[in-house]
Amino acid sequence: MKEKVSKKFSELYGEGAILFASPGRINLIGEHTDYNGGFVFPGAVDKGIVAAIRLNGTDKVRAYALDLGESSEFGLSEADKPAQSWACYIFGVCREIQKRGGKIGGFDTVFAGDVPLGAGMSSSAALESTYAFALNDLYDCGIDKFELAKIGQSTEHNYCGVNCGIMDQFASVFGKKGNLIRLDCRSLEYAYFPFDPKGYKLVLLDSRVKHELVGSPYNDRRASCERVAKMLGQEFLRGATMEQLDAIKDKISEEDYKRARYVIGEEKRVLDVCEALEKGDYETVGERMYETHWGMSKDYEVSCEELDFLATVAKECGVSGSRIMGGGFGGCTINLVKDELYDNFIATAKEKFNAKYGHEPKVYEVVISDGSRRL
Ligand code: GAF
Repeated sequence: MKEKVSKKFSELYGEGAILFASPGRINLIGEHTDYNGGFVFPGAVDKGIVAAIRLNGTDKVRAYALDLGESSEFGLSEADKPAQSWACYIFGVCREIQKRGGKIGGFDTVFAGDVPLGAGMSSSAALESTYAFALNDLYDCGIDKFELAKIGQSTEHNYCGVNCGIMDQFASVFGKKGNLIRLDCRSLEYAYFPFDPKGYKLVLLDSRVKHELVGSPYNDRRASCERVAKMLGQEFLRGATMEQLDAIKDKISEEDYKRARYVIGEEKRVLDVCEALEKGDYETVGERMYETHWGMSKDYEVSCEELDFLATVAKECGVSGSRIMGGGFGGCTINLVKDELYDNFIATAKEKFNAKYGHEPKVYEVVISDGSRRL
């Protein structure tokens, strides 16, 4: 990818570009907990975005999206928001850096990615983190890594219409090879967690149902949680108990009740998984993953038929844990599989899925990798 990005940059803009990269992410458990002030358990992966960038001494950005074969040119003032949605991610990052006092100017850039789009592996966070990291480096803005992650998140909120939490951008910026990150999304305290489950593999099965948060009911889910938290007199749902929720049951809608029930359950599951990982008890980790899946399907209602099918086939094949990963509305399942069951699981899932939906799921083996960097 580095080579093709550099080559295109030379063709379009000449020599002298510097390369930067940021990864997509997986998440072992802790879904829709980030914007509720809870815990998440992500890790960066070996798939991401690579960008070639060279400052151009003007106040204009010239950007080329290699995978789409599209270009965009825009200024750096609020009124200059570009038309293309991919360019809004880069523009948003520039604006958010400026809002934080970063003095940046124009640049030429080409980028490409190998994070599967719409698979729920955070291609948009990888894009934001790449430019936040690169511009901070090239313009010597002195912004710390926490703020770089927040720049990506604010870009989603203010320029892309998704009121996301901090998980994806944090994982992309802070990723560390071989480690998951246990992140407290309220305080942003975090710990690296070496993840090497001997005897197991982590694998993603991509349903190829396109996951797209822009325009999805993602923001509605967040709004439900905020309504319930407010009713409980809390800033976040984190820390709420089922007893508290049941006490206000007749004051909230049935839908909001179900959303909050999922989040309260998920918070407990993340903590269980931390404890189980410390003991090397991967079977408990797997059980919680299934519970998350069905919670996201029945209570949070962000799954789809294809993902439910994949989780069901996983169970039938004796897979230890399987669940929808990321925001939902399509994308991948993440599966924790014993080595000896792996081949049969993959073959069975492909065959059964193909028989029902007319195409095979794509298979991505997970390699946990480093976060944003200059190449
Ligand atoms: C998406 C969001 F961007 C994250 O912030 C998080 O809420 C996730 O969905 C669900 O856990 O990836």
